[in-house]
Amino acid sequence: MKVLVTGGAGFIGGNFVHHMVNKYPDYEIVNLDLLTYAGNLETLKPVEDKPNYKFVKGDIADEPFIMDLFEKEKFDIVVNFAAESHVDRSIEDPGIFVQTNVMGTRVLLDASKKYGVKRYHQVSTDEVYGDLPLDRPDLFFTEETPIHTSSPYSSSKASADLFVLAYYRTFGLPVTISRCSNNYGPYHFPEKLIPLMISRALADEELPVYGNGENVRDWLHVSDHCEAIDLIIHNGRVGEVYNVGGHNERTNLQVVQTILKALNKPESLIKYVKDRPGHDMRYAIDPTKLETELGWKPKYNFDTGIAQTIQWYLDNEDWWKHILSGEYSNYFDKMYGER
Ligand code: NAD
Ligand code: TDX
Repeated sequence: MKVLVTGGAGFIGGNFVHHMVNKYPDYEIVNLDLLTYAGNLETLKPVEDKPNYKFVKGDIADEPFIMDLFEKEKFDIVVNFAAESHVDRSIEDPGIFVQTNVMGTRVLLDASKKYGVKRYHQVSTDEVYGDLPLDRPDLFFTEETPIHTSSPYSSSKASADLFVLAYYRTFGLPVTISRCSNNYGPYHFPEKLIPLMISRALADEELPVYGNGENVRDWLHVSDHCEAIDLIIHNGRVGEVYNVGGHNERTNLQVVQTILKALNKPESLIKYVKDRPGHDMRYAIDPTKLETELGWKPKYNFDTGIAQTIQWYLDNEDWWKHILSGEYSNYFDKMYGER
């Protein structure tokens, strides 16, 4: 089996490459990544010398390049993680989200169709369903929940999903889609809530909590997400969407307080800042389909997973300090200077 993983130098794609390279020594894993600000080859150090792993630098939206690559490599499976992934950046600059997330997906679909890929898997998000009200804890996103996006990011991801499903219906391309809740774990880029708060708390810097901190996210350890995608690409039914989530809802404030407690830092570091425009209130996934059809079960609950993640950031300061010393620190100053 030859598997193309796009976006494998990012957070979840990088963890997925580790998972696949180690679990399937007989597979060839090709990691295609443009190495944008979010792509970091240091994440691949543990696997870079393995014989079943190869890295290729390139843009999923570059059609001639992608067509050449598919002709040469004859992939069996494509797993598309490559995306612009940060909601706040999509509010600042929506254009690149359409370019990468929509146009890039379309190019990968056409290449998969032309070169007879046996499975195209799209890594999507629960954000395509919009949000749920805080006063209805009985409500969850199912695969039947209507698409109802809030941000340019989620709109671009939803558009991509619709193209994927159209290529199944119109052209018979064997596709699957996973829609996962918020991930956390090793190699998470420190612009996102959890790694941002860990790295800033360690430096005794203010922790910017948007609005009143009551927004709820449903956290899943990245290795449980990787396991779900592994199951779906091997055993999932084509043309189907699978929700992925582990029933670990927390308010943002609870998450930040947990991090502060674990690091023995004071709550006075918390600074309430201007809310994110269009800020989704609550995400909550119903993963029943994945559990009953494919036997998926998450291994981590949030308390053990977050403790392990905090320890990983303590043990791997070099990894995130390299990032913070670069382009990201300018971006942070621009975002929070204004709030
Ligand atoms: P990330 O930003 O950490 O990584 C994205 C990767 O894609 C980077 O390595 C980047 O260099 C690469 N990339 C960007 N544009 C590219 C292009 N044009 N061509 C090739 N590579 C390109 O993102 P992540 O958090 O790992 O998310 C991965 C995927 O999972 C995304 O599709 C995202 O929408 C989805 N997702 C993320 C979460 C989450 O909590 N992080 C939850 C559900 C779904
Ligand atoms: O500094 C911050 N302060 C803050 O209060 C940041 C960066 C975030 N937040 C809040 C906003 C959200 O309610 O924390 C919550 C989580 O924010 P993000 O880490 O930006 O994640 P979110 O917007 O929920 O989106 C994530 O989950 C779904 C990923 O970034 C997406 O790629 C994925 O699809």
